[in-house]
Parts: sequence; C-alpha cells; structure tokens
Amino acid sequence: MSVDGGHVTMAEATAASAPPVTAKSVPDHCLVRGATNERTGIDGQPYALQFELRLPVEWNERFYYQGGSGVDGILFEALGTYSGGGNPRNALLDGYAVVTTDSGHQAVADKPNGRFLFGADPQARLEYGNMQIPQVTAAAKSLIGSFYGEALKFSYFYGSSNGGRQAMIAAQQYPDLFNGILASAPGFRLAQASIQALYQAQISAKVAPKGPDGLPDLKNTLTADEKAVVVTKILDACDMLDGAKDGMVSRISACQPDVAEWACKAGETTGCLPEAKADYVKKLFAGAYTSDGRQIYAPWPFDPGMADQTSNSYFFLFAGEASHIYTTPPTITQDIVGYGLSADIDREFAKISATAAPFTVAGTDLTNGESPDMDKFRANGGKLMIYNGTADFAFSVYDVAAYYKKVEQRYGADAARDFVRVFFVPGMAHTRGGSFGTDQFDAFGALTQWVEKGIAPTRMISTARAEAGVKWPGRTRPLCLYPSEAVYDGHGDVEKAESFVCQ
Ligand SMILES: [Ca+2]
Repeated sequence: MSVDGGHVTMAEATAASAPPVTAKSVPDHCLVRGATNERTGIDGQPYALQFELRLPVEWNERFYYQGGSGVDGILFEALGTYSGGGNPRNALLDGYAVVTTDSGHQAVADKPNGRFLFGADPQARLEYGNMQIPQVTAAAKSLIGSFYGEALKFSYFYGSSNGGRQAMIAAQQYPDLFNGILASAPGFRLAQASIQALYQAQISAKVAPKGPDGLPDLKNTLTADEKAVVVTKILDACDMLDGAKDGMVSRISACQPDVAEWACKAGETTGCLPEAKADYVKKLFAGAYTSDGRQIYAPWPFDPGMADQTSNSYFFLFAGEASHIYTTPPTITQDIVGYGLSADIDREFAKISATAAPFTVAGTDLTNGESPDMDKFRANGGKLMIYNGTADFAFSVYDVAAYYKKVEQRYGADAARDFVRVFFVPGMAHTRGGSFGTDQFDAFGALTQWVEKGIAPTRMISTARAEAGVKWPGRTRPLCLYPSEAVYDGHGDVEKAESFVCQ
C-alpha cells in the first residue's frame, strides 16, 4: 500500500520471542517497513527516507517514535528502547506501536568517511536534520490508523544523543505531533559541540604521546596515573559538597576547583600533574573559545567520570560530522583525523552558520534544537523531559542548563516547570553507564505519568547496575528536579536514595 510520498515495502506477521524477557524481546506484532522520498541526490547517490514500524497485536493505543543515534544511516530496529541503562523491557513489549527511521540515508560501506558522505547532498542533510520527524510520523500515524481502525490516544518521542537532538526539535518545530517528549543526553547544539571536539583534539595533540603511526595518540593524552590524579583532585575538592564522602559529586553546581593548583610544585612528583598537562586539563574543562573570546559550545562539569574526557572518544565522530554535515561548504575527505587536527577553529565555527548554494540551510539551522520558543507545544499541553549525565563528554549538562535558563526567561520559572523538566544524573556517562554513577531509572514511566495523569516528576530513583566496572552495584540515588541536587541527610545509609534530600 502507499503512504504519504512513498509505499510500504514489507509487512510481516512476527511471533513473540521465547522467554526469558529481555530488552530485545518482542511480542506478537506486525513488522512493517516502508520508504518515502526515493530519489537521486545531487551527489549521484540513491536516497530514500526509510522507516520501520512495529505494530503489536496487544496495542495500548499509544505511539512511540524512537529517535536515532550517531549520524543515523541505519534502519534501526523499532523496539522502543528505554534509555537510562539496564532496562529489561522495551516499549514494543509494553504495547506501543514503535517507529524508527534511517533519517533518509544509508551509511556507505568500506570508506572511512562513509557514514558522513550524505552531507554532500542538501536534501539528505535536511532529512537527517529535522525533516524526517514530520514525514515519518505522518506515515506511521496513517498506518496505525488503518491497521487498528481506531484513534491514537497518546504519542511520544524518545531519543538519546542525536535522537535527543531530534526530540528537542520535535518540541520546538513540530509541536502538534507528540504529547510527551523525552530528550536523553540531547545534542541540541551538535554543530557547536562538533567544533569544540576539534578544539579539544588540537589541544590534546600538543601534549599527547605519539602513536605507532607517528600521529598524536589522542586516546592516551593523559596517562592512567594522570587520570587518577584528576579523579582524586575532583573528589578532594567536591565529594563532600553534598555531605557524603561517597565518591560521587552530587552538588556539581558548587564544584569549581582551580585546576592550575593541580600542577606539581617544585620537588613534587606524585599526586599532581606536570604543568603542561595541568594547563591542558584546565583548558579542556573550560571548553572551546574563538580567538576573539566567544565560547563555542560549553564548559564541562567537574565530575570524577570526566577524567576519561581526556580520551577524546567522540573526536572521530564529531570531526566527521563537522566536516561533512554541519559546515558549509563541506570538507569531503577520507582523512577525517587530518581534517580535525589541522582545521582552523575560527573558520570552521563560522562555517556552521554559513550558507552557499546548493546548501541553502546553515548547519546550525538544520541540526540544532536550541530555540526556547515552545509556545505551541506548551499550549497543546505537551510535556518535555530532558536528562543528561554529569559525566557525559559528548554533551555538557552546562549546555542543558544554559538552554533551560532561556526557557525560564521566556516563560518564567513556574510556567517553564509546568511543561519542561530537567534532571541531571551524577556520574552518568553519555546516555548511560559511567563508573561513578547510578544509571538505571524509569524516565519514560515518569513522562507518561506526567502526560496522562498530570503527576509531574520531581524525584526519580536511580540504581547502579550490578555489573563489572560499576563501583557500587545496587546503590540508589534520587535524581533531583533541576536545579535542585541530592544532598546527604547526615545520618542514613549512604548506599540508599532515602538518605538524600533534593535541595
Ligand atoms: Ca559526595
């Protein structure tokens, strides 16, 4: 059958998974795939906006749009992943009709820049940026209507990272499509974040050891001992700010150590950083600036988990995105590392706001979700929840805080809180995990309670997973409504959330 701008390519009755139930299990459902916007790009490549929709036989009359990840380019399984770490179920199992999309392009195999090559086509950029959301939603909703023959009760969008970016865009640009939106670790200023990643790699390259290929070994910019110094210095300065010496910095807002003091003094050789490394760490946490002093993205919080930020884990991904997708004109190159290490930061930063035919929409405009204007979403009764780990070194909680301030300035603090709520997750890394945190919590459940029952979330309980690398399996903590933070009550069991108050 046809759908808006395309057609269904497959529809298959799919049986429920055998027990035990896991986050990958499925119920009895109809698996549908489709494609719209089939065309040839200006780069001569074939493109289509593909989607996968899974329609459970036992439907809960709700729709769940699962946002993408990385730079998309993969038709993700529409299981309705619950983020937040370690969840044993998914939205499809819980009765939601779930859709995913490849965002209008497929990664090109066998090329170092294959994931990013779609940036050479303006339409592919737009579909990746923001146009996939209304088009895929329209196709999904029309198929849901014809399959079930009854109206949807509630629609949700849940995305992490790049998907979190899409979630923010959904609230700002497509206010009629969703009742509830959950933005996890949202890259809503991904264009700026990608330029900051170039800057970080360049300052890392100045102090990093050389790898076997003669290039700076960015993953080992700090030695294991030096990373341990960073962790110790952060904990010495900030662990007790929340009243509990528990290895977690729950009052991140108050943690502003002077990194210059971490440098070795005369005669000191252990428990400190060589001066060049201390200078590097200070610059790293401060975030990138242009040569005329404008902040490019955001500073990083002093969470002990941020010591691994010195590994530049997101450099290749962000350099590929900056060069191919967000800058205009793009730099199409297979030498992404070379681009990142030699790029002129001022020039590349200017290029994310530039247009030049055939690229008529700037990278920041197609990619970012940084507008505080959600008048229509708010008027519709929409609810937006945002959460971000304080040890996330793809996207900074300080950028989320700066965005939320703009929302408060527009609506006032009370009215803002009535439809946008932010939670920081101490110690959690990008979207999940992190050895200094507690990362299992039910944010989506909290969102549905808010949307459907009017119960606004103020405190979620988060649990540390029982798995290798987690320092305190089973520990619980409250995740507090921003700007409140978890503070120890002074007498309870420090392993338990009930011993902490949000203040
Ligand atoms: Ca603490």
